[in-house]
Amino acid sequence: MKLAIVGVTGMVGQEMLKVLAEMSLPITELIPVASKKSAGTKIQYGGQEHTVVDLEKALEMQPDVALFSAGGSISLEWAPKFAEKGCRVVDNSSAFRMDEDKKLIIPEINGNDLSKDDYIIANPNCSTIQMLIALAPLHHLYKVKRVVVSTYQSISGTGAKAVKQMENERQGIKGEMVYPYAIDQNVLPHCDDFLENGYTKEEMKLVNETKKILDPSIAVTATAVRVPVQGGHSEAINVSFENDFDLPFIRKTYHNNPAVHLQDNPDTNIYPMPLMVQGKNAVYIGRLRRDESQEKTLNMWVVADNLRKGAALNTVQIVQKMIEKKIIEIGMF
Ligand code: 2RA
Repeated sequence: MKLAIVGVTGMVGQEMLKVLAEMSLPITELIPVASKKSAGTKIQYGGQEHTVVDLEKALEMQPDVALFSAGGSISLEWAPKFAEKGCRVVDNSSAFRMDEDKKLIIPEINGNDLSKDDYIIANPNCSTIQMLIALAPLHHLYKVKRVVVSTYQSISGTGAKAVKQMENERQGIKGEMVYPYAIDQNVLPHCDDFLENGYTKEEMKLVNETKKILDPSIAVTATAVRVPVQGGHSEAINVSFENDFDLPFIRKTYHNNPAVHLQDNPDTNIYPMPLMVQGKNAVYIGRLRRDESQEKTLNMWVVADNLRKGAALNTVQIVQKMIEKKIIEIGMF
């Protein structure tokens, strides 16, 4: 399988290389793709040196699969060009997520919806993925009615320049400002652009993507906050159900779920934190407790590595699922 990574020099692209190195996908040729400025540079993968190429060259090389993480405008222009050549594209941008004719996939939840007709598949937003990995099992048990979520999103979600801004602020260096204000010693209730309804695009991704992936009847309201943490998104989730729930059974359900790591023992200060999820594949869940102010309602705290399960790992798992379902025929290579 000839696999291209479009945006290989970015933070998600670099995480994709790490994930691919850990998983045994049948890759016969890796095609690292970046801007013309980066074309010709070298990257290491699988103990070998690979030369970065630009999009035109990558298209000529006719990859079987292309993982995109290079921004929405690149995806909008180039994903269809790769797909027209029979390439299976998994796109990390928001470009195609709400397209009616494109699938929005979290393999553990709706991976079986994938079919041979899918050439451009959208990877959900990082904060959506970790929230739905936590909520999907409970939806099937008790039917989620409404979700109130506040996110505490790391700066790596914005990219390398944002990481640099925080580092500069910590060292007292004046540098490029990616955020409208200082991020160090601060929190910004502002992730992505503001919309007419007073929400940000990041908040509406949680609303709209939940409806598309899990159930259109679920009501969601969100507040997305940027915090001075290098990596790892955290979420305080309040979820109410149509039917009452059994908390010990929820714990058991999570304990038996390979995509989840239950970290929940307040007596010994055990709860998830961004520092513990770096490079980890699981979605970490803790602070489970019944909402005593409202019936059939549960509070939880959910933390995950936003570059990993929130982006690179979920993307590669979509490819894995397509191989499993013989949408991508390995014998073809
Ligand atoms: C953020 N979810 O954290 C976005 C990045 N994909 O800014």
